[in-house]
Amino acid sequence: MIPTTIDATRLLDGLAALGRIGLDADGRRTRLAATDADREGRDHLVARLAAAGLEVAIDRIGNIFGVWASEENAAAAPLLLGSHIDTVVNAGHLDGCYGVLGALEVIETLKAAGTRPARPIAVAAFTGEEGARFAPDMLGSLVFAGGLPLDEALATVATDGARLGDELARIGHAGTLDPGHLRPAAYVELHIEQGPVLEREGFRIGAVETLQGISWQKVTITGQANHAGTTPMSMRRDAGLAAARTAVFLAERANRSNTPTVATVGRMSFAPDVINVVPARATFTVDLRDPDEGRLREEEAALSAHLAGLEAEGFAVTVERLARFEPVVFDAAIVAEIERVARARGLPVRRITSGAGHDAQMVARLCPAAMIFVPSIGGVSHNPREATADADLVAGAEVLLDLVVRLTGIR
Ligand code: HGY
Ligand code: MN
Ligand code: MN
Repeated sequence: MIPTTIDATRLLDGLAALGRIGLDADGRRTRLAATDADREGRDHLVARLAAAGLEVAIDRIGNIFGVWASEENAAAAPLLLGSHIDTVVNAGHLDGCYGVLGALEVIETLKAAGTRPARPIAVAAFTGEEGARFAPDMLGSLVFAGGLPLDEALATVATDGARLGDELARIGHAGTLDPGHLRPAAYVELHIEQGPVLEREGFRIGAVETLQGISWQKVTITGQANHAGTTPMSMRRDAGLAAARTAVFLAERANRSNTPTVATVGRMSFAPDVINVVPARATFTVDLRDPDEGRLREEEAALSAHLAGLEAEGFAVTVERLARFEPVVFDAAIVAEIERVARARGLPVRRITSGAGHDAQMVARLCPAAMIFVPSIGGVSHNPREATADADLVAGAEVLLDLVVRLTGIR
């Protein structure tokens, strides 16, 4: 018998249990990649995968895989599901985790129903999707997809100075499998939208057809330390002010453009960082995104021109590229199947572009890939207030269930 419902309690309780991992004394949830909190989440997931009877494997960049294969289907390329379980700082409990545990729920449901998929079904939890500690984001899936050499990835230095390879070894998640050991037939990722569109327009499912381009840069502006009281404004080379001007420049450009362009300065620090010293140096990050590659390049060029203007004023400017991913178009056939399945369940569905980066954009380099979104309440994410109605979490997982049945020839 082909199941049409998942075990909602098992999914929701599983999300709550994983969500309790990485809470600090103030109840803030942070599981940055390859930290002790991430290890706790990883060990918790490995135990769940093993308890579900899956074959658990970890590759050398720390990507975790749980595979359900049978003798009759083992030779076929697997259908890969998954997402990530690392978080940003003070995160919600659904970003990434919903895709991993939703995939596990589908596998457990299909196993329990005695179904016989024509191909193995695997669930992955990719390393360091957030990029919050080790840039670029989607690092583990990028290595898995062959977009970043393993040794270069292992040598990545964190925002706190640690080396990724050392950290994976320290937390016991430096696996032995070479990345790319598993060649998926297709990849589907279930994820919260993390934006306002589905809720605002009254849709319950998003069939993600494209994902916007991402440009991450770290900028260092050097001016001149000076006395905050004695130095006339005309004599200053205030690196902190130059950095603030840059943030305003980018935001005003994005606000003025009638395009979906977004610009974020998420990190900024000054040196010597003293109340009565004109900042000698400012270091900050720039996150630019746009669904259109040409516009994204225009934004990058405008930033470069602005920084050249600061150099003409006498500042020294250096820029470090942290990540650069072009927009991605997902597999049209799977996207159409997601729409069909959602409609068959009577769930209002619309095609949508992902504003956030996801592992699916990397795995799409290997095989047909697509994503299923469910609404985010208030469009809030990367924030402990991140939330999705239980009924929507269950509905999204059941759309994934139906899609997996179709993609693995279950009859
Ligand atoms: O940056 C992103 O969009 C994702 O959360 N890593
Ligand atoms: Mn995510
Ligand atoms: Mn995220």
